[in-house]
Amino acid sequence: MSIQNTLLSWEQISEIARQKTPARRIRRTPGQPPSSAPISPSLDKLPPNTTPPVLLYRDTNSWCPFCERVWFALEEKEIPFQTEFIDLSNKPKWYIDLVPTTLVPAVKIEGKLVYESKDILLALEERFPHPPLLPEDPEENAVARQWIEDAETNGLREIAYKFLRETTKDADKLASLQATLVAKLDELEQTLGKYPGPYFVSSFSLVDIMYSPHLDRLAANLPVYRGYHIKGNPHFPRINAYFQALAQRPAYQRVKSDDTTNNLLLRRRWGAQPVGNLLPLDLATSEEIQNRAEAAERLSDNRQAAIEDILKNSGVQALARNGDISAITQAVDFHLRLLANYLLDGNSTPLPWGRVGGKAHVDPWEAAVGAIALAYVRNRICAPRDMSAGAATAFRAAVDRVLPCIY
Ligand SMILES: N[C@@H](CCC(=O)N[C@@H](CS)C(=O)NCC(=O)O)C(=O)O
Repeated sequence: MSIQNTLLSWEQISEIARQKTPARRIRRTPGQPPSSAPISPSLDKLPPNTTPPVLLYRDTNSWCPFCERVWFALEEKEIPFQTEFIDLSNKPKWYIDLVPTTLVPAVKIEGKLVYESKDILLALEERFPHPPLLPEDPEENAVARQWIEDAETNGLREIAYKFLRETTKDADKLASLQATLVAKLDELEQTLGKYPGPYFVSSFSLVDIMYSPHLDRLAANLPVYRGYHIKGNPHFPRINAYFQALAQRPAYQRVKSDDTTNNLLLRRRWGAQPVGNLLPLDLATSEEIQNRAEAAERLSDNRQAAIEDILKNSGVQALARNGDISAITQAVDFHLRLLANYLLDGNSTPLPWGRVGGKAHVDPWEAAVGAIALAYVRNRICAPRDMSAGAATAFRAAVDRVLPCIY
């Protein structure tokens, strides 16, 4: 029996996957990036046909760390909200007219415009005080508010990005930038020690939200672009405990990027040159059935957009025989379905296993098309734009497993 016949159909994949993950997205109008948008679980709290109290304006690619702060707070506080995506490469005039800085994020809280991520966090706290993300104790509350300001002004972000973007090969200059950054991280390490527990103040707060998107990006990018590690570095026990505590928060798992997205982004945006490999995938995360199911569901639901993107941008059309795109489309569709099956079923999915007894097990032309499609899509997906960070990790690990079996 051919492998084709033993695979689940796309419909079966969607149905089974949805039973195994609570993550939900809506598909957007074709040609409207991003092709899908997350549905916040807190929308369930609203009676039907009610407008959510918050409208969030954010970047289409979900790369913006300042938007991540706001999304994180909305999810933590379980505030129902809607998202409007702003294409930063072609900002609409109405947005430029609406927001004085013209930057994202901005929000409308019950119709009132607020912009600047820090001000948005404080405005959300004021209007939606429960659960509190600032300490009740007045003294600690004042400290937290000061640290929120410090997060904007203490220069950590500026020095970190200067170090990451520096193009010099001058070892002394790089060492000096690194030393300045480490001194800033040392200050943060001390600050984290001032209250008991892993967070900045005695419970999770807006201070943690102010720092998390940038620290997360630094922890992913410094090893790859500068050979310097924050995660696992015994010099920073408190920063590491902070990362571990954050990882336990479901809201954080919904809004964060994965390391590969962060690593590829730096190269795409600034042409940064890696000094080492991309960070390895977290295999424990990639094995979690919920993550695998979300990745399979996303792939199934979004396959039309994925196939169009692969045909347009991966270079696979160069393999078209006599200009016949339909055969390529079919081969791409088959290999994406193979991947989705593998995500759902793991090792019980029959994989073609390349050459058997010296003979190719699948048509070599189809295998070549499939290999290009999978290799392309592995690094094309972005978290959390297309799926959660956990699902993206499962997706990439599954490609790494399936790819060598087909070619
Ligand atoms: N201080 C602002 C920074 C926001 C910001 O820099 N947003 C960037 C995206 S990460 C942006 O809108 N860039 C578009 C532009 O510069 O025109 C905040 O905290 O909200």
